[in-house]
Amino acid sequence: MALGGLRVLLLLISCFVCTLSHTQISLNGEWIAKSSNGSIVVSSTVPGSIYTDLIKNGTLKDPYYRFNDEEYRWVAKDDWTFTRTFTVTSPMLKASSIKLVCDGLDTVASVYVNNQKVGESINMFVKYKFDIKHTLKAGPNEVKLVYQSPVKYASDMASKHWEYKVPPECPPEVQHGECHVNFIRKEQCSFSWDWGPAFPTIGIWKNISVEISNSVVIEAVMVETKPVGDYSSWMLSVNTFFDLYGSGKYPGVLEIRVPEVGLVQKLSTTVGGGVKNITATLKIDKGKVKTWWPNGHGEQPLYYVEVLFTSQTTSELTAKRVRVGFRTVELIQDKIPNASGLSFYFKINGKPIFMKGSNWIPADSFQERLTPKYLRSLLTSAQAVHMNMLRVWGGGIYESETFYSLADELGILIWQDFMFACALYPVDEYFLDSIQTEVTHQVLRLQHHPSVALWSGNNENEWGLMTDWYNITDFKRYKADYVTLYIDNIMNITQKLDRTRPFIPSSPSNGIETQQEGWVAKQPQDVHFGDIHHYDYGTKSWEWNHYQIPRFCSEYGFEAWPSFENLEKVSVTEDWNYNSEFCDHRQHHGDGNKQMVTQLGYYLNLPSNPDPVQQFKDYIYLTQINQAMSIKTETELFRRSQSTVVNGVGMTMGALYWQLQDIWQAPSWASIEYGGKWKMLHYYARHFFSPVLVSPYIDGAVLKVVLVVDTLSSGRALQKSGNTLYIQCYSWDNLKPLYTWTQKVDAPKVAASQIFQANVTAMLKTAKCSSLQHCVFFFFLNDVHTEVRNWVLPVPLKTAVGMKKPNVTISTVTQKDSQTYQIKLTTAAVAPFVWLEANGILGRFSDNSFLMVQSTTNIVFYAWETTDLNSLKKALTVRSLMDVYK
Ligand SMILES: *[C@@H]1O[C@H](CO)[C@@H](O)[C@H](O)[C@H]1NC(C)=O
Ligand SMILES: *[C@@H]1O[C@H](CO)[C@@H](O)[C@H](O)[C@H]1NC(C)=O
Ligand SMILES: *[C@@H]1O[C@H](CO)[C@@H](O)[C@H](O)[C@H]1NC(C)=O
Ligand SMILES: *[C@@H]1O[C@H](CO)[C@@H](O)[C@H](O)[C@H]1NC(C)=O
Ligand SMILES: *[C@@H]1O[C@H](CO)[C@@H](O)[C@H](O)[C@H]1NC(C)=O
Ligand SMILES: *[C@@H]1O[C@H](CO)[C@@H](O)[C@H](O)[C@H]1NC(C)=O
Ligand SMILES: *[C@@H]1O[C@H](CO)[C@@H](O)[C@H](O)[C@H]1NC(C)=O
Ligand SMILES: *[C@@H]1O[C@H](CO)[C@@H](O)[C@H](O)[C@H]1NC(C)=O
Ligand SMILES: CC(=O)N[C@H]1CO[C@H](CO)[C@@H](O)[C@@H]1O
Repeated sequence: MALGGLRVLLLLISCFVCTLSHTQISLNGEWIAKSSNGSIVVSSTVPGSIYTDLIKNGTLKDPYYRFNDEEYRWVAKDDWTFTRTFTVTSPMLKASSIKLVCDGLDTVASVYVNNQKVGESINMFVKYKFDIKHTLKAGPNEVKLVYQSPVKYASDMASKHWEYKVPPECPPEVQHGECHVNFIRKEQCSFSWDWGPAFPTIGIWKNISVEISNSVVIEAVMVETKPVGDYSSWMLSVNTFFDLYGSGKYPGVLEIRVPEVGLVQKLSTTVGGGVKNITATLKIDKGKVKTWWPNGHGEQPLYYVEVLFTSQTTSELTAKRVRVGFRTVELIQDKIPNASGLSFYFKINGKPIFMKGSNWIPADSFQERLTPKYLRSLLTSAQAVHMNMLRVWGGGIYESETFYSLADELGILIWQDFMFACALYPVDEYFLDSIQTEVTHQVLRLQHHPSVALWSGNNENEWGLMTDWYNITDFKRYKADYVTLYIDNIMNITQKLDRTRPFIPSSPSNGIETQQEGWVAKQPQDVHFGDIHHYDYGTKSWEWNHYQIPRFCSEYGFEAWPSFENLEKVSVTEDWNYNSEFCDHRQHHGDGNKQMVTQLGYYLNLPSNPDPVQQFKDYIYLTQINQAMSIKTETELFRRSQSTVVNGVGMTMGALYWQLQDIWQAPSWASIEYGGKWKMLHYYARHFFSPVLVSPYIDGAVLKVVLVVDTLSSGRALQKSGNTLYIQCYSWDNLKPLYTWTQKVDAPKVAASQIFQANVTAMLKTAKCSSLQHCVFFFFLNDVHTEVRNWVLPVPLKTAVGMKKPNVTISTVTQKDSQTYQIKLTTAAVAPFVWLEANGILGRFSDNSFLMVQSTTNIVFYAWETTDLNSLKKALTVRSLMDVYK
């Protein structure tokens, strides 16, 4: 949301005011960047980073190509200077104060104006404002930022911290990363992660401007929405934070407007003289606003709140506009009848809601390459598969305005970590001071967004400390540091500023129980409390009973390779082999490539095509099947477990798999590839997160079916009564079901309820299927054409009998409108994992990697870019499992 937009608005209302409003000179745009010895001088674009400047100049090629992440590391090891000039007029110099406003400097820089040092930056998450009036002259002025190599700085800081070590020192070798990232307040994964490259960026990564004022400037607007009675009327409390430009007191008029509601409130007040924030409370009458709901539970109405302050002394106007939603968030941690531990679930507007979603990492190593269009496509993809929550993970960045605004619009709640991950952190004054500023700034910046639902202190640092990831010898000291950082500082500051949402010190944690245990619990991964992160690459991951049942799972995942199309852009022929140096280099998780093969090998025969490129493509396809099936199995278990407690576990109320999207083209846990293409897992999410889920599973000798319902207003997928569950048994070699069972489902409830159970052996007998090896069970509710479909593979497919090459064929493709195409598929036999791709054309299919049990099926392709029928026809491919084998 732009202040500029509001100025235009004010211009229309009362133009005499706007001529007096404080002045802002944007310094975005063209700068000059120079390497330390002056051998490289290039034009630089702000906001941005030195990498993209060097790419634009042709000094660097695609940084994601093959081994360039390592080839280009010299960039981050050099120091860089950025300069530009700007013009100041004599009248401007009369202002009481002039500041250089840096929304984000990445990271360690000394800042000069006309060669006089005005300040320093050591934290990319802080907004710096430097007084520069004394350095300025009428006419052109030069601003210069001298950056230190972040890699050298981190290492220097670590060596200066001589009293004791703060591990980990370096990332595992397999990550090809840089060391001591915990000693620099910078995107932690920019030094490498187990899914991402090291590109320790340097530059001015957010807006930069000069701000001129004689009185005060509004810095931030925080809002609190409190329902009165039954959520039909609300109290709106608006807390406006000011930056003082003069030293005096500024009496004036504070005006708050909610235009959509026709609400205007004016109050006479004084800013300055110790007062830096002013709270006003407004009553929103019954029925004037609609409640904001997460995706799948209602609409996302948003309202602008405009705040204007006119100083009586200087007649200066300062204004800011934020967009809010009316909703409440509670995190419930109560005793559970007959079970030890506590519940852990979110209530939105008083309604318990199962959180379905994933984890968000930075969507590119270079933030400046992220267009609003790309962010929208990623978040719309999350919304399209029924997600209602994303966790902004603590190893990345506090995301952009665009990101949170989109989340507000799409109904995606944000679990917001503070940016600390998988490490211990130094807590000397130098860092603490900066972290206090960081936390204050970020809470003030993000607080008004209705999407933001929870603050969390860090990623996995309680768990790592307690279970000794770092071989520390003095637990007491590190625990004291932990409490200092996350409790005494981050929690205290956050809770003082924002009383409207819950805070947890870490993810995973035991919630309230963690506090009981002195902030570092004995078992932060306890399934009876709080959230857990679950990974186990040794497990037979398609088997539901190999998983734990927590109250809330905020991370769980399995890796898969992205599509060939995706990898082809950054590799050459010799790389297209599962055991190539390239495949090794891209795999940043120790033994990751082996683990994928071991796991899929439990269920599927391995590829053996003599053509190495085809074999590589087959591996990609099978790893995606393994990832999709594993996460499907685990997620359905979590959703089935929401309404019951068995042996103390259950009442699971959240499933956020790791991870939504990729930062580059590489094997990872992501369900969306770099560039936006859906992996198989993302198509599966559309089913396993569906508001109505039919979830079948085999429990010993019994086939059980659970109906999971999030909301009863689910359209044609579920009726208020008279629903029918269909269960069909197919043999692999026959497109006619051997037998169909039907089960009436009356009065479905918002819950997970078992709706069917039967002895599997008896079912096979009824169906005249000769053995479990020969058959597959297919399920749907009411209508086979809704997305409420599912299937159960009774045995690992590599042991199935009677599977044929089904010859799945694209028979026709027709255009419906400019971006919608219908594809008709035929098959000669039951076909598992029917997988369509539109190579080179971005978009998605209405369904993909499905079990095809009918001789023809219609699938819709939604193109996200302009294309035409002929191009699409050429781009389309289809395959199914048996195509992998001779
Ligand atoms: C950054 O500056 C541009 C141009 O002045 C403006 O359109 C944009 O809204 C600003 N972004 C933020 C987050 O302030
Ligand atoms: C300048 O620094 C670059 C590394 O950034 C180095 O490759 C080059 O040799 C240096 N040139 C001189 C003249 O020192
Ligand atoms: C790269 O920068 C150099 C030095 O400023 C300049 O001469 C050259 O034209 C630039 N190349 C491109 C492609 O912009
Ligand atoms: C708890 O256990 C008692 C005794 O076994 C039983 O009577 C009661 O129904 C149980 N409550 C719930 C909610 O399961
Ligand atoms: C901790 O010690 C173990 C056993 O000596 C070793 O295998 C491991 O690499 C060490 N970990 C770290 C982070 O130093
Ligand atoms: C944090 O808050 C607690 C409780 O309000 C208080 O005891 C403690 O002194 C605070 N710590 C800091 C560093 O302000
Ligand atoms: C399941 O059905 C088969 C065949 O009718 C029967 O032999 C078996 O005992 C049944 N098993 C159970 C657990 O009821
Ligand atoms: C596969 O199906 C297509 C379309 O139905 C048909 O033309 C073709 O002959 C079939 N191929 C095989 C090998 O059965
Ligand atoms: C969050 C915050 O800083 N609130 C302050 C707003 O101003 C009042 C009155 O000056 C203070 O008491 C609050 O602490």
